[in-house]
Amino acid sequence: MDYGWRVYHPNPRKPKFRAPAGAVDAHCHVFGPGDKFPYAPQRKYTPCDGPKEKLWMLRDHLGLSRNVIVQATCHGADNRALVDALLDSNGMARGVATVTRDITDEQLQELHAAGVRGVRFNFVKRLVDKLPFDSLEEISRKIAPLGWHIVIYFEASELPELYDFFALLPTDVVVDHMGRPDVSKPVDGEEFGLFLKLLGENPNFWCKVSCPERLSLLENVGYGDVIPFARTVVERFPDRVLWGTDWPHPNMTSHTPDEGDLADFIPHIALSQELQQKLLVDNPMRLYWPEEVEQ
Ligand code: 0GY
Repeated sequence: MDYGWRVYHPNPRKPKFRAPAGAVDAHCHVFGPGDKFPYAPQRKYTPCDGPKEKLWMLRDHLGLSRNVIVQATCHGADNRALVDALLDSNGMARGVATVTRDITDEQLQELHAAGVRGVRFNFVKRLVDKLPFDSLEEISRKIAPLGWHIVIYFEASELPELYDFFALLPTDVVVDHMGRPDVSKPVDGEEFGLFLKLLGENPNFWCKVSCPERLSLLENVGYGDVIPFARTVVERFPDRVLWGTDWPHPNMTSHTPDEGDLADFIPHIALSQELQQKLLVDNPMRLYWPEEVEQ
């Protein structure tokens, strides 16, 4: 079947980088399988199936221990595939759901019991129809008492318009993929500067230094043009950064990422063992498994 994008790598190589014990893949997805968990009628793309068993195999292959599974738009606000994976994970996966404003406290409690710890607001125009701010505000108010956070996904060009809305969000906020910078622009330029300002002015903001494979404009692997952006964020905000594979990489048309390459990107952006420990273990544990962390 032609999905309009590439299916995930069938045989990723073993990375040279050895992740510290207990490392977390803090951004990945499960898709379907579609015959059991149908894709949303309003989806903008149809993914290949990315079942939980494959995700667990990838986790083990990369030497990682845990996953944070993020609800993707192709499943809309139907979180059944996500919940199914969380319940299968023996507590080694936590989740970020998509919910609508009419969600009840009881439904939120059920998601919490399954391991959900956040909701995602997606502002990427090719992925979703625009949601009114008052609906997102209502969801924010409902999830805040649970101690959940909000994951936001947007393009850098949209940040000026969204900045004030983001800054008023009442919970911790996690930004996907560094706010999708245009890496042809300077790292110390105006566009990325605004993103760094968002992180700098708001201590409740966290950042995923993920998706070099989406952001890079280079033909060859290594994603060298993304390194200065990710390294800057890791070094300025070492206690508020997360990393993830983004498996199974929906909507990738340029190339099929090898997750071995993605893991080997880590020592280029987190240079010391201390930074790697924070990025891969201490930070995601504090956000997603706080009950296992001495505060
Ligand atoms: C990602 C990126 C993408 C897709 C989604 O929810 C989604 O469908 O997030 C994208 O196409 O850039 O993080 O998976």
